[in-house]
Amino acid sequence: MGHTSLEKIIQLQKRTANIRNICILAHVDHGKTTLADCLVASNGIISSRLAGKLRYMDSREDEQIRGITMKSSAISLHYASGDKEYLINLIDSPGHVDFSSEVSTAVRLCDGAIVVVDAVEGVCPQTQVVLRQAWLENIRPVLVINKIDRLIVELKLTSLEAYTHLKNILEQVNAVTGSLFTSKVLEDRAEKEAQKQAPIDSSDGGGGGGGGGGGGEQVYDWSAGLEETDDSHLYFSPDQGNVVFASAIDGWGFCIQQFAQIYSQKMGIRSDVLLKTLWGDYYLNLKAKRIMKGAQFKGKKPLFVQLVLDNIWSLYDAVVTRRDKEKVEKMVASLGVKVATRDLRHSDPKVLLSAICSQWLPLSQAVLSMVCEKLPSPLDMAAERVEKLMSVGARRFESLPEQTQELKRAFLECSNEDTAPVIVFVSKMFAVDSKVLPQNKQRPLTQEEIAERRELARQRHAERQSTNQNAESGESAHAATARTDSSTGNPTTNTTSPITASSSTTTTSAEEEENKEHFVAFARVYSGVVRRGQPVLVLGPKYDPMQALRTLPEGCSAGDDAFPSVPHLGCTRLDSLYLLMGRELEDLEEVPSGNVLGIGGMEEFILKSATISSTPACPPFTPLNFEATPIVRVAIEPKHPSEMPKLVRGMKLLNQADPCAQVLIQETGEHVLVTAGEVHLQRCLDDLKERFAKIEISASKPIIPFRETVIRPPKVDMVNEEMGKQQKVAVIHQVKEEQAKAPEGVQVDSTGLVTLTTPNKMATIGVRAVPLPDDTTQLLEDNGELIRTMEQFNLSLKEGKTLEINQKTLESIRELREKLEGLLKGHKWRDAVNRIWSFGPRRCGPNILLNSMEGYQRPSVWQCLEADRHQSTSATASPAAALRDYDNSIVSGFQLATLSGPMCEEPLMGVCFVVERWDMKAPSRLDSVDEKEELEAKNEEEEEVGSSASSRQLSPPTNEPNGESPGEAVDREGDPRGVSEPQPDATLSTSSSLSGASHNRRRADAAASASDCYGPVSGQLIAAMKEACRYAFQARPQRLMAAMYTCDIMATAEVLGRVYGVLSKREGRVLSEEMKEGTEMFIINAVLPVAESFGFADEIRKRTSGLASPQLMFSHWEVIGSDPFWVPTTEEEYLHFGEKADSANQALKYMNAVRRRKGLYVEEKIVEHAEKQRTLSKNK
Ligand SMILES: Nc1nc2c(ncn2[C@@H]2O[C@H](COP(=O)(O)OP(=O)(O)OP(=O)(O)O)[C@@H](O)[C@H]2O)c(=O)[nH]1
Ligand SMILES: [Mg+2]
Repeated sequence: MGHTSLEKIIQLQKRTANIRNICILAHVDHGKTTLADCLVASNGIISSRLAGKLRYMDSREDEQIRGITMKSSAISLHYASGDKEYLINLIDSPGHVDFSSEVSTAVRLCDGAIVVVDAVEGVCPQTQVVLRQAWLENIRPVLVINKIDRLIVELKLTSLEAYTHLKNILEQVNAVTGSLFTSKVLEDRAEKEAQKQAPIDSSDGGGGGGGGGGGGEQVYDWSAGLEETDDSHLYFSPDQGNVVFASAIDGWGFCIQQFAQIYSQKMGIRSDVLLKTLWGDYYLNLKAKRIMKGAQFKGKKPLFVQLVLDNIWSLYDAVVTRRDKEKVEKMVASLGVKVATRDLRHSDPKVLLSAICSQWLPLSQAVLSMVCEKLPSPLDMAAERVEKLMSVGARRFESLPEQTQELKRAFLECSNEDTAPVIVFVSKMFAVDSKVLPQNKQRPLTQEEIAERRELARQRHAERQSTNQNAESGESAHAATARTDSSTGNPTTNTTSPITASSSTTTTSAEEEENKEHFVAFARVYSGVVRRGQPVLVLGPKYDPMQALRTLPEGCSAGDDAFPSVPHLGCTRLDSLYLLMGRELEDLEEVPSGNVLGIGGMEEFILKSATISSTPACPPFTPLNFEATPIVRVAIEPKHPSEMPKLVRGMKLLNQADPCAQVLIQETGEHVLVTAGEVHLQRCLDDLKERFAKIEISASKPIIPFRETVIRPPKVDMVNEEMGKQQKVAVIHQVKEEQAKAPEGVQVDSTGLVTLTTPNKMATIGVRAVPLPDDTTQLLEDNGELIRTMEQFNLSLKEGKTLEINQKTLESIRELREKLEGLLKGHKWRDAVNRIWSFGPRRCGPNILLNSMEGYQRPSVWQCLEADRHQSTSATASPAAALRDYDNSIVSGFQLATLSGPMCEEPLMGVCFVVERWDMKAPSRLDSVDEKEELEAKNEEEEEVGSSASSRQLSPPTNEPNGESPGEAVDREGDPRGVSEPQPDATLSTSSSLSGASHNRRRADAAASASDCYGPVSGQLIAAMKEACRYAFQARPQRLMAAMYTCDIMATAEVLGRVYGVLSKREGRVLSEEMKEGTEMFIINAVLPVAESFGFADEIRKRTSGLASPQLMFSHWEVIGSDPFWVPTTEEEYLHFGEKADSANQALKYMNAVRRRKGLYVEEKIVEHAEKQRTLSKNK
């Protein structure tokens, strides 16, 4: 068996050069866990007969039942090659999109990766994602093309066809790597150039983005950049030794080196020649006894087919297809392998097959030797990777404190010396049963312990016998027990009795202890040696070494008793260290640098991830790149309300144990769980029920996120007819009606400009909502992180500090500005990019606040790009200075307005709020009666000078299609002035607006009293701005936006129709359909609203009898075409939808569902007219 002992592993852990930290990455179901089984079996941890069936690394019950991996887990393996011995720390990762955060946590701790690709399915979406993840973390990949048996048994390809097929797959994988590499080279080049010439020409800004075609000059530059860089080691090629062909289920795998060696002996050809020619367009010319090029052209069998594949094909043919005993025996003899007779006679040919193959071409041998040769040891960490790990966010490595920069050397040296600083990164926390902890495990007893127990048992036996004798009264029953007692006195069985005796006396507190969740940190040592009981500093993700070093006394270290308190820094001792062995943990006393390990007892200090170090100079590692966006939310409550505390505790634990799940308490008091997808949700709920809360819970239906937006007025009506004039009038009437509902103090003009005055009449704001072009919204959405950095910079500037932003980020910001300028063209958007006031919500969202006032100057949001230029300080002298003091209130109001819209309090998206007017009065001039008139006079004045002509009341609105005479007529009729006329307060109490009501009340109550009673001015301004934005939003055609999933479905031709059926039922849209090369599979790419996606994967699986299984991934937001506030206005529309028109409005349905969930008022007509209802279907 050769089960590697713990001592051996501890010994190997010290030889850093011989350690390989690797993970297995792939698309779902491509065979990662099966491959891991083979590798685990090579160490005798599981039997090789069970390899592939056991899926040892899937230790959770639900993983076994569902057959997919959900958590990444690690195991340490020993591999000996010649006289060299290696320690391989292997991490198996999940492939399902829902768990891609688990992949991120695995990749961070590794130096290399085995990328597995299914030989039939080829490169799938997740394959691309994991290749990208490996790339982003700078870890080196090797390739395993798995499931080659399927080409033989399922697809029944000939060996030559299989060769072509494999070549294609290799090309596909290399294409993905190639594109990653090119974009990197271009980025680097752009960065270098940016550093060379500080002010950059706008012409080469598009370099890194990979936008469309460039000019001829650019193409020249492009290739020049690539030529300089050696990329040969990046690509996968069998002759480079970084590709293994395998069938994990049958236990075989090879790289061409193995065959090159075999045949060089057999045929007398030099093995290096064979190595170069075994893969590729070469063939064997028997006559000339030479290897020649051009096999394809001459119609010859390539060497790979002739020498490699043909052998495998004939083995499968003999064993599986024809079951030819004689031939099998011959082959077994010629291969020189030994097969047990029971395997030879086994009814399942696969047993025989794997018995032969696992000796002939053992998979573990091929994979592990490739790993040891081709993947780097912890000592070979690239300087680039270190800098990336150390420089958090946009911060420049050079801007880190000197002591911190020095740690780079420690990373690169990866030293085991005692003097080396300790640096450990924890990438996730995972929960384990206390039973699994080594201290609670039943371990085999040592000789002394056995003897001791035997002695104990003997004593007790003697005692019992003596009491028996004392009580001896001739009762037969007693005699019988005595007999049984004496039989248990047998030394062979007595060892168990003390255990049962002691366990029966366990107190409840011990039981509780047993039920307690223990968390183990999944970590790696990057420098130094960690020891049990060692004092360390725990650095949270937001820890700032620069700040800490400034406040901490010189030379203070983790061991100090009174360590001063510093934000995001904890001080503790390492409680216990574990060796991660798949399902088991082994206790360790110390772990040297370069190893993966588990750390117990850190749950108090670490939420999800952290950096542990002995020095406060250590920076926190950059946060993990999570590819999945958590999007599925459910509200959770306990079945029995009294169990709420248990639920809260359970959710806290769940939050800690899952890298991607989020747990929130909403303002409404709901406990919300956010997960990456349906499968992830299910797992989280199961965990909560069975493990963390241990109570019955009920989960709401998934809460579907929406966004609210405005659009340009539509040109066609609901039945797709051009909007007639008559209809426009009707629509405008309707709008007028709505506007008439606006409370006093709010003026809405025909062009959508909303003017609102604060209750103390000190400030008046004029705001208009304009839809942003789609691509602009998309751009903002994609660059949220960048915008956040920019805003952080601006904020810190305001506080008088400067944040150093690295060149690359500055470059990206510049690029973003250029792109925005390119997108926001036309007279409406003139100079818009420079006038951007803020982004929202949360200062980084896809909505814009635009400053459209001539006289108001404020610092630009693009300050970081102009850092060297001096800021305009002249503004202090201008009248704008008064406004500048309140600038922040306007921004806050805008943030609030964009955070929750008026339709159903969901965030806004793609809306630009243009501030066209903002007047502030000095407090002394307040509360005069004629103030209103004065304001209005001013209003008029401004409108004349105002930047946008459309704000003139009677002028034809420029951007509305109803700017013709009827529209104008209506405008005159419904003169907004009329609406704004001061009216008796009493009539206004019916106002329907949400916060408008309180607004009015306050206004009414305190019309003539002093200004103070309205509260601070800034607060009023925030509220006024928020209200103004909401009204401005409502003055436009409003729409809901739905989150969309994208999915790739692989299906055979027979089930294609059913797949389409399910898709269309759920309002999905097929984007493309193509046939996968060399197979009979179709790949369908479709988008599907998240709102319709629940149960989609299951339904597809059921309808196609498991042949197609889609994976859903969040893709984008899409405007829902129908207007939730729509009512029929034309004859056709009445005809089509009926008077109530309550049948087809999907948007209204969604909106009301959200409102109902949030406890908002839902306007629903139950029966409007008590007449006979029409049968709607008749009208369709
Ligand atoms: N025919 C064939 N099937 C295989 C091979 N390797 C794995 N499988 C099967 O493929 C399925 C998925 O295997 P797993 O090892 O669980 O795949 P995985 O990549 O770990 O899947 P996830 O962890 O869920 O992403 C199982 O049914 C395996 O039996 C192979 O070489 N040939
Ligand atoms: Mg798996």
